[in-house]
Amino acid sequence: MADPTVPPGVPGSRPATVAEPTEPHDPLPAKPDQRGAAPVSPTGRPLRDAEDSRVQAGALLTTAGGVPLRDTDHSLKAGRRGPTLLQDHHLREKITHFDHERIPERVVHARGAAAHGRFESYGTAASLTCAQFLQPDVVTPVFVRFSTVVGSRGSADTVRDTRGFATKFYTAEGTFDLVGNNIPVFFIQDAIKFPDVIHAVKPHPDVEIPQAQSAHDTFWDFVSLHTEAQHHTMWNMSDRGIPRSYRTMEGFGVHTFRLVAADGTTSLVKFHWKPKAGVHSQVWEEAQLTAGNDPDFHRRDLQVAIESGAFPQWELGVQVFPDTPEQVFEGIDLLDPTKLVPEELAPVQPIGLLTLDANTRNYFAETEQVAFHVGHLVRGIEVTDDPLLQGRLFSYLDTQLSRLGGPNFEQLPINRPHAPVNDMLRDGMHQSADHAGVAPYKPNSLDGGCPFHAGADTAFIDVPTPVAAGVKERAQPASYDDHYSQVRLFWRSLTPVEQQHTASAYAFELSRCYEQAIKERQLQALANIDAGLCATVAAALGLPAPEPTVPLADVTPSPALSQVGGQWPVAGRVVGLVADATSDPTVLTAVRDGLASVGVLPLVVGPHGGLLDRADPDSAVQRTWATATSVELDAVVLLTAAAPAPDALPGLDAKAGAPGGTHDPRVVKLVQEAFRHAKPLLATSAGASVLEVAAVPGAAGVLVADDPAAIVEQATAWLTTHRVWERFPAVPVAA
Ligand code: HDE
Repeated sequence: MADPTVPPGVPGSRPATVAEPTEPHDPLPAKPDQRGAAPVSPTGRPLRDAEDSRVQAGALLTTAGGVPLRDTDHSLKAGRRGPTLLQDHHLREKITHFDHERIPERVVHARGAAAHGRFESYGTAASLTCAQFLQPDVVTPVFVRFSTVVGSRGSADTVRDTRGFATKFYTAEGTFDLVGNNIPVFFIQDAIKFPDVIHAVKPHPDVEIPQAQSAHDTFWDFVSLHTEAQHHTMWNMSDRGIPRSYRTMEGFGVHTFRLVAADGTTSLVKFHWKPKAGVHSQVWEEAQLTAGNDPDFHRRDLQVAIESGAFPQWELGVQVFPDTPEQVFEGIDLLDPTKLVPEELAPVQPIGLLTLDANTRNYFAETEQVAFHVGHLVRGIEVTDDPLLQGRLFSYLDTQLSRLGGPNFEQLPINRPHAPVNDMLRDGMHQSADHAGVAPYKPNSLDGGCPFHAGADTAFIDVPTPVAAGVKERAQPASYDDHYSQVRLFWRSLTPVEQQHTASAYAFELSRCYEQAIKERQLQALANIDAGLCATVAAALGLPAPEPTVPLADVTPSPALSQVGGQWPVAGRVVGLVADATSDPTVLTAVRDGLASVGVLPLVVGPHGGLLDRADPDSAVQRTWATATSVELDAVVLLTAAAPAPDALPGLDAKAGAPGGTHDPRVVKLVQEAFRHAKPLLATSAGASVLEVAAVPGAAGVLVADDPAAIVEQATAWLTTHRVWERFPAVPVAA
C-alpha cells in the first residue's frame, strides 16, 4: 500500500530545497513512475547504453555544442548599460531554439495525454491470427495516447466530445497501431467527408468561437443535413461524450479488420477495449465545473493513477465474423463504419490485457511526437475495404510530414520500432540514422544483395481478396442509406437516466444554436429516431415536434450499450476526507488507511495547508477548503462540523459566500455539488450537521456513522456502482 499521507503529484524526483542548489552534480533521474521511449536505435537495435544519448548529460550547463557556460542570466553587452552584441552565440542560440519550440498541433486530436505500458496476450486469438504479439503469453511494450478530437492543444479535457484511444504495440515483428475511439461508430461513411465534418465541428472560422464544443450552428447544420452522422452524434450526446476518466472509457477499433491465421484462413473482426474500472462518465454540470476548475482533469487523473500505483487496465477483445464475400453479419454491413454489431449477436472475446504502468518522462518527445498510423499493421492483421479506413491509410502518413517536419518521423525515439529496420529509405530532413553501405536499392550486388526478401513464414501477408465490383464509380451500397435504425437501437438500449442525460444534451446543444431552421431540421432527424426523444427536445426548444419521415425500425435493445447497472473495482477512485483540528485523529487515520488499503486515493481536505495538528506529523492536508473542488472527488466523508475557517470571507475567497454562518460555506458548497452529482456522502456525528445545512440528510447514498470500518465499507460499496443512481429516480423519456 502506498503511504496515504503522501499523495501523488510530487513534481520532481528529489524534494526541492528553499535555497538554489549550487554544488554541481549529474542530472537527477526521472521520477520512479516515469519512463521514456525505449532505448532503441533509429533502426530498431537495442542501444548499448540504456541511459542513452537522448537525456541530458553532465553536471554543467553547456551550449548545444557541448561548450560549458559560466552565465546564462546576462547577455553580452557593450558596457553594462550598452547595447547587446550580435556575437553573443549563447544568447542567439537560446532564443532561436526557443522561437522554434512548437510544431503544428494535430489537425484533430490535438489535445492528448499518454502513458507507457505492456500488453499481455492470452493467446486466445492464436487460432485467428499468426500475429506474433497475439500468441500465448507474449508480452509487448505499448504506448497509448488518449485525446479529445475537436479542441486545440490547450483546451479543456472534460468537454463533450469523442475521445481518441490510440495504441502503439512495439511488437517483435514491427509496429502495430490500433488507432481507435471511445465510440464504436463514426460520423461519416466515406473518408472524403472527413474535412467536411471537422470543418463543421471546429470553431466558426470567422471568429474562432466556440473552442472544443459541438454546441454551435455549423456542427448541427452539418449533422442535420448529412444524416449518416446521426448515430455518432447520439453517442456524443449520451454520457459517453463526457467520460469520468480515460481509465473508465471503452475503446473501439470502429472499422472491421481482417485477421489471417497461420494456416491462411481469414476472419473479420472488430476490436474492443474494455476498461477494468468499468465505463463511467461525468454528469453535465460536473463536466462544466471541471473544465473551469481543472482543465487538465483527465491528464492529471491518468498521471496520478499511475503514480499512485493504481495502474489502469483494459482487456482487448474481438467480435469475430465469418469472412464471407458479402462482408455482412446478421444484416449489418461490416464495411459501414456508422454501424455497430450488438454484443448480444457477436460476443466480445477477450484476447489480452493492457496495463499502463509508467508516465511519460517528456510530454513533447513522447505524447506530442508520437505518430500513429492505421497503416502500421503486422503480419496476420489486414485492413478491409471500409471506405473510411481506406482514406485513413493515406491521411496518417501525410499528416506526419507536415506535423513532424519531414519523412524521418519514424526515427523519433517514441516512434522507433523494436524490431530490426532495413528499409532502403535514405536521407531527408532530420535524418538521425548514419546508414552504411552503397546500395540502398534492390536488386543489388554491391551490398552483397542485402536486404533480402522475407520468406512466406515471416513476411507481411497481403491476403488475396476478391474486389467487390468491376465498375469505377462515385457511389455507395444501398445499405449505407439507412441512417436511423441503429440510432434508434442505441437510444432504446439506454436506461432511463441515460436517456434523460442524452435528451438534455440535445436540448442544451440545440438551444446554443442561433438558426431556428437548423433546430427544426435536427428535430426532424430526432423524429426519425424516437418520438419521445423528439418531443422532449422540442419542448425544451419551444418548437413543435415533427412527424417522422421514415418508418421507425423495430429494434431489439442491446443492454451492453448501457453503462449503468454494473459493479466495478474501486482502485484509483478519489475520496475527500473533510477534517480540521477538532476531528478525532484516530477516526481520520482509520478511514484514510482503510480506504487506501483497497486502492482508493484519500485526500485530506482541511481549513488550511500544512498539518491539521502541528504536533501530529501524520495529519498532513492535501487540499484546503478554499482549493478543494467537488469534481475531483468521487465521494466525501465529513469528519468535522467545519466551523468557518479564517479565510471564509468573500473578500478573501470568492467561493466563500456571505459571512457569519455556522459552517464553512466552501464545505457546504462542496457537499451540495457532490450531492447533485449523485456522489456518496458519509459523515461521523461530528460532521452530520454539515449534511443538514447542505439540506441533503436522509437521501439515498448518505450515511452517518461513527465506526470508521462502517464508513470505509459503505463508501467502497457505493463506489463500486460509480454513482448513487437511485438518488434521483429517472423519469423515462416518453416513448
Ligand atoms: Fe483520425 N486522424 N482520421 N480517426 N485519428 C488523426 O493523424 C483521419 C478517424 C484517430 O493520438 C490525424 O497524426 C481521417 C476514425 C485518433 O496521435 C489525421 C479520417 C478514428 C487520432 C487523421 C479519420 C480516428 C487520429 C491527426 C477519416 C477512430 C489521434 C493527427 C477518413 C477509429 C492519434 C494525426 C494520436 C488522428 C485523419 C477518422 C481516430 C489528420 C482522414 C474513424 C485516435 O491524420
